[in-house]
Amino acid sequence: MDAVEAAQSGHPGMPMGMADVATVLFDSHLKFDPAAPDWPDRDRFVLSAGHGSMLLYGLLHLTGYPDMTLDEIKNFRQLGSRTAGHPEYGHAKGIETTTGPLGQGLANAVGMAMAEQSMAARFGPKVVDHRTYVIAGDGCLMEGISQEAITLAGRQQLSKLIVLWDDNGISIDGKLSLSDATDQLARFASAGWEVRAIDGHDVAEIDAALGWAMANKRPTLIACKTHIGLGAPTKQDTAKAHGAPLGASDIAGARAAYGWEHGPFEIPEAIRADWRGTAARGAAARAEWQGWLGNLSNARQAEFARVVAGKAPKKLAATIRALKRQVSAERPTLATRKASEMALAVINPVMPETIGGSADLTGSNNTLTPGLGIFDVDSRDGRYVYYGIREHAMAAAMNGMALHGGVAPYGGTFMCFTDYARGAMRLSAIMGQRVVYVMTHDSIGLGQDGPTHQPVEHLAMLRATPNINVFRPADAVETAEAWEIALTTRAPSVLALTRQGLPTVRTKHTNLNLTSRGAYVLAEADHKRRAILLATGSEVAIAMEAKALLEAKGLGARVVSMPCWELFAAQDEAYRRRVLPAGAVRVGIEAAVRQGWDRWLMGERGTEKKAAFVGMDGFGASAPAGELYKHFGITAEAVAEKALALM
Ligand SMILES: Cc1ncc(C[n+]2csc(CCOP(=O)(O)OP(=O)(O)O)c2C)c(N)n1
Ligand SMILES: [Mg+2]
Repeated sequence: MDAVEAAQSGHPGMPMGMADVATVLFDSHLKFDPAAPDWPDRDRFVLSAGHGSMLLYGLLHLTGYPDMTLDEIKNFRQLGSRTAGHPEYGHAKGIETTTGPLGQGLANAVGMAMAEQSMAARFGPKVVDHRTYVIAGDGCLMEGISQEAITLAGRQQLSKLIVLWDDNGISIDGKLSLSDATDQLARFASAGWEVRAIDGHDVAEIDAALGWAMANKRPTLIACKTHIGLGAPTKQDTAKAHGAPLGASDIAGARAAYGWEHGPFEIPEAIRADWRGTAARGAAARAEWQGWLGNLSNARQAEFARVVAGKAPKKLAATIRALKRQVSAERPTLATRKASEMALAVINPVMPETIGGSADLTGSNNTLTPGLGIFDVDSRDGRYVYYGIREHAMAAAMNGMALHGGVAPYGGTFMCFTDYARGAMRLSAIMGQRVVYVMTHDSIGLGQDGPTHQPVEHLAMLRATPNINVFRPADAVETAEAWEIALTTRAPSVLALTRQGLPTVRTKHTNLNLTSRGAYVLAEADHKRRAILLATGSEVAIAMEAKALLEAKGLGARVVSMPCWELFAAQDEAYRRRVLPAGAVRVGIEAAVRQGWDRWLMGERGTEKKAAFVGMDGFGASAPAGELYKHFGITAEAVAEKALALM
């Protein structure tokens, strides 16, 4: 109440309504140690109803997390504080994930619970044995992502996942009945959950329900009937308690209702000491865990530390180099989705922490490699997840896995359905998590499935999103390089991969990872340089053909392959100048919309008069890929003509 009042901004109602539930959870059940907030075997607590951030901040402060000081609480929602409007991962220890977009935390938690099971299968149920608790609101349960997350968790029987639903019957617009009449208990039960309804203000009931949940063999929903804004005389049980300061008189009234005689931000020593006592339970559990860890061989302990730290194995680089050498020698014509499978086939054996999957497009995304095994109820050592047709929950679960640590998730769908995963992908970016999105069927090149399946604007949308590396490799060599970068970078990566076959353009092996520079000169002009042809992915081969056409006329053309704009933009000026010198005409080629290309065509020493683009300016069509490229004028002839016209 007081922090929201001080900020004159925030959500007091949910923290007040769920304080009883959260107190019992933290006081008697949650396994955590503020002195070692990153302890790998801690329970995970996810505040999916992120608007109730002050509840989490309050708990972290009271239980003694060193970086959640009283000053932070007082600085709620101010620039530079750890106490942002919604909990932000990385701001303070104990914030396990960034929440605020409703439903995401719930789906993150599913991934965390899966990661726990995977790690337990790998390192043993003594070294890895923790639960994932979620507080979710009505909004979380209304969001579509929740249906995907709930049914996935139900199918996987994630028994260590416990959701506490703040069943207060209120959302922003008023009573929940204005917009919803779902029987949530029946809904969860039908998805394979254990469910129970309790009075969320009855300490004994809360405690008993948590004890019951911990013994369940299925994921558990506890519907906690609560009063939003508990105790506020005019605002309790109304939407007015949701997202605005209560005001002096309701705050005074609530103090009276609680019998609380202390001023704002004043915590009596006895109460503080009592809260600190909860930490002792965690410290003891951690000491015991340290013993279990110590029972592993030194090598196993080192491996545990490596995967928890998110470090790729030393062998990865040599593995990628060997694959590149082989591809450059054999020069196959290959779809990059297939090239990605080849890369995974050598990566997965040397990187046992990978967990792959697909949203029901395994055979199309080429995400399953031999020997991975299926992650399932009776085979948690399997490393491949059948996510079902649940792109959004897949992405959010992968965030949860990455946040949990110890595993390296990747998952596939058609690139067009990035839209369905977007809410979670944006959070991968905000949180800087190592999540790899295997997005195949990346253009009209997919052919006859037609415009509903042909992305045209998705590259632009992904490139517009800060902190995502968007890779569009041109062949199997670039694909292998992209994988290496994706698995060694603390940021999400999107691999935009073709359905159609592409020739090998990197025919000369080099140990250097050229993709790591974002763009590079693939083929130098033979004659005096008059044109620079810039292309990504499947259009690099077209650029090479166009180059041949121009060179045949005595006009030199350089081909620049640009597999990752973000990495190129991060290179120093001198390198970018070497790749894109002034003078020559420039043609950009990409089977997608132009948005974003002008930086490379007209910026970076280019000029409008000498710039052209060959690509898409609308949606695609249903026809064989080759015909579509001709129909939309994405051909070597068109590129050469545009270059000539500019000269
Ligand atoms: C995806 C998404 N849509 C909309 C919002 C805006 N929003 C924040 S809280 C809220 C109402 C949530 O209701 P409920 O979960 O019942 O929270 P309560 O009011 O009970 O605290 C809405 C619509 C959001 N944060 N995320
Ligand atoms: Mg509500």
